[in-house]
Amino acid sequence: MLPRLYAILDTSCFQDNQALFWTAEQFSAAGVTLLQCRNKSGNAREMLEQARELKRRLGDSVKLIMNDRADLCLAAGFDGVHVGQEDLSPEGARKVIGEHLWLGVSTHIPEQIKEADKTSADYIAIGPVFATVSKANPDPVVGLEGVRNARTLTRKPLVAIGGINRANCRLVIEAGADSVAVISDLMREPRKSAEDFFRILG
Ligand code: TZP
Ligand code: MG
Repeated sequence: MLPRLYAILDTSCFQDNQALFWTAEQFSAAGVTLLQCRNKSGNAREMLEQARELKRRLGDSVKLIMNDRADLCLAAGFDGVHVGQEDLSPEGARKVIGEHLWLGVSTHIPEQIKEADKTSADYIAIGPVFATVSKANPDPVVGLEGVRNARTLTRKPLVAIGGINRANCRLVIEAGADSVAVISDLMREPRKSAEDFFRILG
């Protein structure tokens, strides 16, 4: 089962790796157990070094998911990979990571949800639910209605993403998401804000 909060560490939010590692440790202290590493700007070698250090610091207490890159997921000893519509296909990624690691798939429209539902994905992400500043060229917002509709299209665990914060997260769970994936609203005071999410989402 997915935890209610799926924290995403986006490299572009940090001055340097030290700030990123500190934030990851604050999340862990708050009880975060599912964390995605999202690095859209580093080269592969930098991404791997960063990922390995994250793994070294967090150990096995946090499930670590690599964004986009199945190869780096394996090389860093992560627990899974998350692919979007322009990354390796779910089955391609599955071939790389094997049977046991986690595979997440991003979707934006009903057709993609139905497709992802037929794959070996362990969870499906739907979004952006609300407007977001954390993604370049985001797809159109799907709203709470998009989450409700996604819930009818798959029985896989459903992660909602995009513009989710402490003020709106309950509505997102009530619309049928199992978990909320969050970047911005965890950044200012990572430990406190993650604890707030857990308190709000019970
Ligand atoms: N995919 C859809 S929206 C988004 C991603 C990666 C960004 C989510 O970030 P935030 O700051 O929680 O809106
Ligand atoms: Mg991607």
